Amino acid sequence: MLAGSASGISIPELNRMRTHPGRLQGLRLIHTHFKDGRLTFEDLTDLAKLRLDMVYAIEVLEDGSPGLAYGAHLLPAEEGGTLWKVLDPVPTYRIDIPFDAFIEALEGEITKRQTLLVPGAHADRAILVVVSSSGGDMLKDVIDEFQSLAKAAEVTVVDTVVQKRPKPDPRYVIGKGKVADIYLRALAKDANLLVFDHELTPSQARSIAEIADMRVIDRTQLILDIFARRARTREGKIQVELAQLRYNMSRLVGKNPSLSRLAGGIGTRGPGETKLEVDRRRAKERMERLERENSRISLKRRITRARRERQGLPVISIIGYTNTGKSTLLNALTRSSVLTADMPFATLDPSSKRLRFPKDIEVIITDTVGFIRDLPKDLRAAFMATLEELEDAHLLLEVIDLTDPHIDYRIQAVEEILKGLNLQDKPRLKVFNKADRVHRSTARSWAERHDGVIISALDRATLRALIERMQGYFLKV
Ligand SMILES: Nc1nc2c(ncn2[C@@H]2O[C@H](COP(=O)(O)OP(=O)(O)OP(=O)(O)O)[C@@H](O)[C@H]2O)c(=O)[nH]1
Ligand SMILES: [Mg+2]
Repeated sequence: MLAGSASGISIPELNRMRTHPGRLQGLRLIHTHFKDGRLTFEDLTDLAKLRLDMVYAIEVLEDGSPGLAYGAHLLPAEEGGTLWKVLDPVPTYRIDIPFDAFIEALEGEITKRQTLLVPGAHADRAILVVVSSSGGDMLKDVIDEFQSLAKAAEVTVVDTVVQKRPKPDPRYVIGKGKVADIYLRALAKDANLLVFDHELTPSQARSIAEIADMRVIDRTQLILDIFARRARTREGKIQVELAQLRYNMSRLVGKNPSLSRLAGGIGTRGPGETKLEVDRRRAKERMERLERENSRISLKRRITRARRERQGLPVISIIGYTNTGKSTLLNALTRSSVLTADMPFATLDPSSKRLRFPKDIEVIITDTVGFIRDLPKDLRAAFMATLEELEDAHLLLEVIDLTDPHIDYRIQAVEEILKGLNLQDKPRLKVFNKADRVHRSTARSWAERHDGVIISALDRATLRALIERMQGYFLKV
């Protein structure tokens, strides 16, 4: 029993999910309205947000006696954009709903729909937000890639919101009304995470979280999360944690109550035990320690590189956009078993193998972390060390995925990244991969245009032309 004022009632925080996502809260909200008996929008959002069994407003007449009763309940699934059903008002003494049976049936219906909806019950359920000034092909590419990043972070995508606007809103990026709209969608789809394909300033993230009432992260945090999942070596883990700390530092300033919505769970998952809610000072100490360890490791790396150079073994580095088949190619060439997977950033830690050509030339061949367009700057810094090795390479093998519908954007993106690394003038051979999945003439036209070779990394028999070209390069030198 709670008492409110004429203008409203404040409901204490309830534990949102009782036992199962399909269940209702087990609470009915019955309250009085003095003037107009009808349920207000707040009544209805409370119904949805708190997953109440039902909400009723009872009109109080001038003489204090009960008038009409206005009720509503949730729908098992969103219907034409509405989450709830508002019942016809009846005089209070004529409410004749058999509540227990009714609510049990409703919960049954909700559970049935939800098991269809929820594949991984424990995964974060996210709404993706893409803000774009343009439409068309490029936008589709951005959306596809963003969705596959979310998948790689093991997030269940329940909705993708695209907003075209010439300029992002300074405070909310997509505009306040749209954020409110997303809040309702999140209630309908039971989402707990909002991911922006747009870099958010800490204050934008906070403003959005306040209205959307859920965790808000951006693409950088999403990629960091994937990296945290993938890092295997000590070095990789250090790099990821450093990047996370650097990124979250700015978000640890001040004591905003909504900060807790920005922390915890995805976007803050670190290798090891790190909690990113640690205060600035501790974060800083941790960073210093990691940086020291990092420089020790990178010294070791430099020694290895120097030794390799003394041995005079040429280095070939496999580079390219993420998920193009770089690791598969390394495995095929060297008969090894580096992890490959159909997802962005399967490889985080580079590996090097020896490769002997038929004419008895021996080389070192290395696999690297994949490229992605608009690599967030905090990540670029983190992976510079790994990518530094590319400077030593005598030849870059640029792997391109022929099955990619946006192959030209990819080639362009790789070109820009190489420029950023100052590697655009390194000898490079373009390798068009996954030829088994496209028409022969498509493959040929790409290869001709770029003077590349065609392969299918899954089939060693297709590698002969590539091996010839690589070997030819080192015979010449
Ligand atoms: N059909 C086909 N699939 C391939 C071929 N080469 C690689 N793949 C698949 O493409 C996916 C990505 O391969 P990886 O070798 O992990 O790609 P990567 O470039 O190392 O990716 P990241 O390390 O994530 O950047 C895997 O599912 C591979 O099995 C190919 O020639 N044909
Ligand atoms: Mg790989």
